[in-house]
Amino acid sequence: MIRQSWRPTVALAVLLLLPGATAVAQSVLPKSSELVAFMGRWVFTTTNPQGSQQTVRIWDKSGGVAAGLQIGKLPPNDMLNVGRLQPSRSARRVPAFISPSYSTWSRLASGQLSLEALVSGWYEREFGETIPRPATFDDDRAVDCRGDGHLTTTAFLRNRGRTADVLVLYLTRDGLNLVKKSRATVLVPLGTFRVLSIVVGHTATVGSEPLSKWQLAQDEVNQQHAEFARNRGYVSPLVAFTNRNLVVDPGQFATTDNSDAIAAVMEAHHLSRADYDIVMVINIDPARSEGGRAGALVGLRSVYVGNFAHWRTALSARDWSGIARTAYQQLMADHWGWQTDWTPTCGGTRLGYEPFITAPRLFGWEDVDGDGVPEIIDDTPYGRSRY
Ligand SMILES: [Ca+2]
Repeated sequence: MIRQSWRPTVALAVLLLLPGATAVAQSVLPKSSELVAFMGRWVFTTTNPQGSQQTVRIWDKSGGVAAGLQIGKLPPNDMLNVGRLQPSRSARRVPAFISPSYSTWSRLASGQLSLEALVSGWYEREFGETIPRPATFDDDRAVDCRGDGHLTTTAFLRNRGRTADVLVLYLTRDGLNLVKKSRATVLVPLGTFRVLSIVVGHTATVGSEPLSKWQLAQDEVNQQHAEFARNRGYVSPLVAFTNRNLVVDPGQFATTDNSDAIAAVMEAHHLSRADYDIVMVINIDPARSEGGRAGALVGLRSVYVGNFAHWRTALSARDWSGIARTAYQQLMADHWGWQTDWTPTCGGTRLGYEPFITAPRLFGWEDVDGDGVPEIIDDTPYGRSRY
């Protein structure tokens, strides 16, 4: 009999026990002969809760591996037969070790714990925040080109003004393993954003009157938010953009991300930074292929769109729509805390939330706690108590 504290040795035993972790060691089922060193009865005394005794037993079962867990003096529970588990595509990336509480273990063992309760528990444990009804995205189709995917859950906790703390957790789809976590202060994805949009006048691509088509594409974005709100019965769109558009001479934007050029344009047009939330530069230079990025320019949050599709000739309405989607759905979302792998895809996989860049609930745009109010404007978001 071996007595140890909970970490780190128990982590190995836990890896053997949990379904989401079976593929961590190998993408094949383990044979008992490979795990001889771990066979036997392991007794652990935990430090949290203090002094709780838990027994893990691992044994050979017809050449496979079986495991059981006994909590305190309760009858042992052979709840997982490791030999029958299938490797999980989603768990190929090595997850962090789980450190479940005593109650988690006992409720897991008795089958009482829902996925929602597990996710909620992770928020408590990793961030010290109570999120009783978390917003989760868990779609088996959401995998990257290596076949890796996960459950994503986010919670926007609004601060004063227009920022929010966004808590993000990636979990294995069974909710048992933490893959990644982050917490950041971001622009809250809500309200009207005042955009100063500067279109660089490369006539070969944007033509001599670019604003006629650009404004249609901008309107389309606002219509998408309006339609989303209408479909869910909201009284008004959660997100809208007001745009002040300027066309500038390409000579002023010979280099990209040129703060001086933007400052000069603003001065020439008597524009004040205080009147804008976002400065946007659309620079479809036929001589330069480049992507887009979100950042900061002239003291404002910025969105810069380069010639990401290598256009050489006049843009079509469809091209302008693509530029607007890049600017207002994708790069704006960077300011809202969005990360590409919230909803991983490979190539052109469509998951049903388009034209949005990710599942709307991950921006708080849907009601997940059942009170009819989308979480981003809910004063008791995610089932939290009023505070
Ligand atoms: Ca709600």
